[in-house]
Amino acid sequence: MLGTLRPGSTLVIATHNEGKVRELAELFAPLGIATLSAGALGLKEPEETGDSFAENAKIKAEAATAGSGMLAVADDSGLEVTALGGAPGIHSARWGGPNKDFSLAMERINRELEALGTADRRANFVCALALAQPAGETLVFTGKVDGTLVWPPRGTRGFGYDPIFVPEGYTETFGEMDPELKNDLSHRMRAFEKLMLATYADGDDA
Ligand code: ITT
Repeated sequence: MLGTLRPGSTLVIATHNEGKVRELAELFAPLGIATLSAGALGLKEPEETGDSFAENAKIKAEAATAGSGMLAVADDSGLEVTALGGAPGIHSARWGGPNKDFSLAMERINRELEALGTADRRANFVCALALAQPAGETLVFTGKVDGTLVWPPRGTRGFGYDPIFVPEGYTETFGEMDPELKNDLSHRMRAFEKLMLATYADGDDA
């Protein structure tokens, strides 16, 4: 698989989430890999019928490759709250409701934690990145970042649940921190590193 991705490759980013498009484009660009979003290509969003991050990432990447004939990367991700048994997990987007309102989703998490009367604020983000190829197998890699939840939400950077998540070893939420720092330690970056290790070859080792 080494060499599937190389400088000059173009990839479809199989997501309709602008926050993910931005973060993934920033990870791929320094390696000379150009990205196009599924939204910009007018590709339809498939139904996420899997019961894991990996399965849903695979479904989205394969749908984008089938619709475009190009290499495609999909990201399925979410927030797992320890005291809530891992919820919202693969349902993280759905907790935002039809309007994708994550202030409501964050309030729901806080409400459910308060109802439990627990002081346990541990949580982690998970990201599964799937690379689908027009004539080849789909590869999936996952990454995770541990942290704690704060209330009220802090910061307006990032997206989704970023304003309530403080990664381990830091005091700022992902919503407050410099986007470059988030991209250095995020679940997305950790999955991305594994994907690159398995598939990327620059001119020297191709
Ligand atoms: P696509 O399916 O089109 O990629 P989506 O937003 O529906 O977009 P998911 O099904 O993977 O994507 O849902 C992931 C949700 O988890 C996302 O909407 C965010 O609310 C949350 N999430 C994932 N990564 C995050 C991050 O880095 N920071 C904050 N929230 C994140």
